[in-house]
Order: sequence, then C-alpha cells, then structure tokens
Amino acid sequence: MDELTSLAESAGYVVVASIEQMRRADARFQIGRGKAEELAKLVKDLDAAKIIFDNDLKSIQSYNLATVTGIETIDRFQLILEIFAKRASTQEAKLQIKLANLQYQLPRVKASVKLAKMGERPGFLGLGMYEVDIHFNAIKKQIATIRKELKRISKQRDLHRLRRIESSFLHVSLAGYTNSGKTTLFNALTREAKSVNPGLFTTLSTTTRSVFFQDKKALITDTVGFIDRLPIIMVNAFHSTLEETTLSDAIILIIDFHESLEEIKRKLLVCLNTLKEIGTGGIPIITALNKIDLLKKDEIQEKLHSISNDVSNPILISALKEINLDELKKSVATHLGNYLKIAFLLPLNDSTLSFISRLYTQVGSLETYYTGKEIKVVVTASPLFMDKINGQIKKLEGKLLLFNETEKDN
Ligand SMILES: Nc1nc2c(ncn2[C@@H]2O[C@H](COP(=O)(O)OP(=O)(O)OP(=O)(O)O)[C@@H](O)[C@H]2O)c(=O)[nH]1
Ligand SMILES: [Mg+2]
Repeated sequence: MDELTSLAESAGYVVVASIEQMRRADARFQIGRGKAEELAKLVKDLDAAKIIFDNDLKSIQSYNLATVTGIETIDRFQLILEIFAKRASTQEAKLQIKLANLQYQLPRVKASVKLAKMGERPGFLGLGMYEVDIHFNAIKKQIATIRKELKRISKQRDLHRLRRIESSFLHVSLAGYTNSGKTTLFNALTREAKSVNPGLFTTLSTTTRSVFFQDKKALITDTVGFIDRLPIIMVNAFHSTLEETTLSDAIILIIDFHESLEEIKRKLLVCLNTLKEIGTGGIPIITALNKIDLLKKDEIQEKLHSISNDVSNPILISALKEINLDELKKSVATHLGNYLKIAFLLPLNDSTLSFISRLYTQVGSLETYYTGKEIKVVVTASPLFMDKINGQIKKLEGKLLLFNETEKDN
C-alpha cells in the first residue's frame, strides 16, 4: 500500500484515504458489497475524485465500482500507465506506452462486446454492438501500426548498438528498482545533470556517456527502473529499452539501503528476477547499497549483516553525497575485461591518416609518433576491437611491434 501511495503521488494525486480488505476477490466489485458501500460513503465524505485499486480490476468491476461510488476507479496497472504517459519524452517511450495502453484495453473491449451481446449491458461507452466491433478492430489496427513503427525505431537502435559494440569501449549498465538513485549515480559519475526526482519512474529512456573506472574508460547507461508486478505487456513494450542492459559488460545494481530490511529484500529479489528475465545471465553484477548518508554506522552494519546471504561483496555508497564512489569504480573495474595495449608501425600516407583519425574516435587512448616515412601508433582497446585493428594493420601493410620494443623506444 505504501508503494501504491508513492505511485499515486508520482502520478500527481493527493492520497486522502486508504482502506484494505482481506477476502476472496468478489466478482462484482473485487471488494465485498458492504465494503463497496463503505467506500462510496468515504468518497462522498472526503469529496474524492478517484479510486485506485492495488489489485487488478476486471472491466466489469471498475464499471460496477464507478456505478456505486459515482467516480472513476482504476487499478495499479492503469496508474503506472498514467505515470509513464506523463513522463514519456522520447517518441519511442510515447509509442511504447501507447502500445501497452491499447493492449490493456483490447481484452476489456472484448469483455464489453460479450456483455453487450448477452444484453446485460447495452453498448459500451454508449456504443452499440456493431460499433463495439468496429472499436475492437480499430484498436487492433492501431496496435499493428505502432508495432511496426517501434520495430523501425528499434532497428535504428540496433544499428546504433552495433556501432557501440564495434567501438572499442566496454559497457556498464545501471539497473535497480525505481527511485533507488540510478540517475543520481549516473550524474555523479558523468558530471551530467539529468533529471532526478523523489517520484517513481522519473527516467523512461536511456542515456549513455563515458566514464573512467580507474584506468578503464567505459560507456555507462542509465535507464528505466524496475518495479514489482509490472505486467508483462509493459515489460514487452519496454523490451528494447531494457535490452540495452543485456548487452553490457558489467551491471551496477543499485539498492536503496535507507529503506526497511523487508523492502530491501523484496526489491532486491524483484531486481534480480527482472535481470534474469531480460537475459543478463553471465554478466557480472556489482551491487551498490545507496543512500548510506541517511543511515547511522551501526544501522548500516546491522543491515549489512542481515543481507549478507542475499548479496556478495556489496559496496556501500551515497550517490548524492558522492561517498565511496571510488570504491565502487574500483570494484567495477575488476569486473570489466581488460583493455589491451598494442603498438604498430604504418606507412605514412592518406589511407593511414584517415584510418588513424577514425581510430581516434573509437579507442580510449591513442598515441602517435612520427618517424619520417612511418608513423608509430600505440593504442589501448578491448580485446575484441584489437582483432579488427590487426586486420586493418595488415591491409595498410603496417607492422605490429612487440610491446616491449615500444617501451624501449619511448
Ligand atoms: N539522501 C540520499 N538521497 C538520494 C541518494 N541517491 C539518490 N537520492 C534521492 O533519491 C531520489 C531518487 O533518485 P533518482 O536518481 O531519480 O532515482 P532513479 O533510480 O533514477 O529513479 P527513476 O528514474 O524514477 O526510476 C531523489 O530524490 C534523489 O535525490 C543518496 O545517496 N542519498
Ligand atoms: Mg532515473
């Protein structure tokens, strides 16, 4: 219920009351008939404008609840959709949300068609049976169009990604529950000023910048946060965004360590499961326990002890106060593959010069020494990229130098 409150506030609502009931779901109202009437009275007394259910509502249930209480009733999924719709800034995110929304509507329209056919509920949104069919087909058509458009955008992204894989850099992704501090850490590491907010789902699209993890320059990506019980439609809609994470060399998993132990464990599990679901097996995960500036020393130790079975070698940090970030960088660096350093001689000509100027933009470090007819190049890059450089050296009729040789010469 606390999380539902946070979600509601992130969507811009002011929560005036909250009620709970333990029982088997009622087919008509989700809650019991008596509770529904109690709810109606509460709505009237408090002059509330909307009811938000934590449980999923069937369309007939929200319809019945609206009839009894006189105001609109939505469920957690619709609430998350509202937040996403509000925050979406890129065209892709907007389309992803539209798709999730339409997919949510589709089976509900079907139910309404069924109701209309049984004559229980004439029409849907004031539509007749025939119009409901038209409505249903229109939604299906829209879904197909959006899918196509998203595919086109994702193809562009693939190209982008391919270029990134082809570049010599290592990649680090930030992952974690929504509001854990991913963007704050991203900003601290990159000296960026991306929007940070106490609300949930501030970040919906991905941003990539370069950062040094000790001597290893890597690209770091900030992206959308995870949440418990995110419906599969939503996960699918954001698939391509989350996919970025599956292509990284290391993942920094950020946990809000200021929360209760119960919440820490719950969210940790959600994150690890989500990571598994999107297919990050084999990628090293470095766990950063964030917001330690809000905790006392003995509190930290106590909590650390309680989760020692759940995470190995966590790093305690404060992204906001920039505490222990060097320690975190060190840990990431040890998990990242090693860059290699090679040196080679190339004949000085136009092809060589254009190769070198391209190389400048692709590698972490590049030094050149001119020696009359030849040019000596010393490069640091990922092992995969070295193979490609080797190919080019052969093509340009250059010569690979043993590394010791270059050091002596220098
Ligand atoms: N005290 C404290 N607050 C922090 C720290 N790191 C982040 N915060 C706060 O936590 C809130 C969420 O931070 P964000 O960086 O937006 O979190 P996020 O994980 O990117 O969240 P979403 O993009 O919404 O999923 C903000 O109010 C931050 O100021 C920290 O180390 N200490
Ligand atoms: Mg963020």
